[in-house]
Amino acid sequence: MKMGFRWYGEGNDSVSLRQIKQIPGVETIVWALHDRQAGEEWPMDKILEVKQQAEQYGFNIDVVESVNVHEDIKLGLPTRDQYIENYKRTIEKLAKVGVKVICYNFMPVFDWLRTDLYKEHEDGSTALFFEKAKVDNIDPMELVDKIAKNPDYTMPGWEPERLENLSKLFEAYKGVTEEDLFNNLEYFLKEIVPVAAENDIKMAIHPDDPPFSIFGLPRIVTNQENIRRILKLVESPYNGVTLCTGSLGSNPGNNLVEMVKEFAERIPFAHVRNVKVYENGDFIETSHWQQDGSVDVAGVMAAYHEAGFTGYIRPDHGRHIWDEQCRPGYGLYDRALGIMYLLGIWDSLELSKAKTSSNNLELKTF
Ligand code: DNO
Repeated sequence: MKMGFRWYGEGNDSVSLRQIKQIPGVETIVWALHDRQAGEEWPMDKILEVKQQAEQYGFNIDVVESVNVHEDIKLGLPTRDQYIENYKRTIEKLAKVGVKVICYNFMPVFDWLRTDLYKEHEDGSTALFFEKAKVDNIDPMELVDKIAKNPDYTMPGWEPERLENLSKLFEAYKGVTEEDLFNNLEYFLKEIVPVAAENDIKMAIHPDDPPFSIFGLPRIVTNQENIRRILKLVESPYNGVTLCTGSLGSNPGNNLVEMVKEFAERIPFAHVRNVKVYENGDFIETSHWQQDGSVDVAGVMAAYHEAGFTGYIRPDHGRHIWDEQCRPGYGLYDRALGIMYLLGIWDSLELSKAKTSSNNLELKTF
């Protein structure tokens, strides 16, 4: 496996490349041009700038997270074709600088969604939290109204400056079903995957976070069956999945070890993190350590190891610890601890493999 670390770019991240360099094992900077709007073609000079910055520290920029998909593509509007063309041009440019994987998502309106970005754990650290009843009880249009009248009611993702756009999007998604979303994804993949293949870039769809419908919006990258269906929409190694244990793990019905086993060859990029899920459906992000949450992190790593995984991997959201001020979920310290944990598991798996094969050797010799 090849270890990566997500970085939001110069001036846009509290963590520096110099600091990342001091975390053992990191080879790849997982990056994006975060100031580009979904649907825009990325400019080559900006791409090259990131490449140069990363290379100064000996990192490669093999993984992009994300080239975002324009809502018109998810909605299947006639205007989608121009955005798909832009996407193709971006793929071609990224190939020129050596990118190997593009992570993207197909979530309507919202990317990941939480109700609290700084929920306190017992030890005083804070982390991203999702309160299910709060989200279930929201009528999105009412919330738009409420925030417009009093910005104090805002939630992450519902910032007052997004409100106008949000109400338009909710309107546009009225009547859009999961089947429509599958069809629109199929259309997108049939256009994009051949271009990705020609350019030797693996497309890797990110699961929906949380992996169930919110605010009545359809969501499809939610479970093993749906991921199987998505991988079949275009049967190609260039149509893959970013298997994110944290996103999928917040539905306890998802068996992550089984998913790694089934999809291993179609996972060019793995996100490994832990999340603690409560009986009422709430969940909070925890340290990466198995015992702190509900995800079988060690089992997942063992499944990757067993499958001979050679793809990219990164720790994912961390808690905010040691008084760090950072982007929610994207501090230095807890993600660095996460990396050491993942590397530790991997080394011990390697060790047992080496022992088993040398035992076998001895058995053969005698
Ligand atoms: C959150 C991330 C997601 C992810 C996108 C991929 O921290 O896991 O925002 O990058 O969904 O397109």
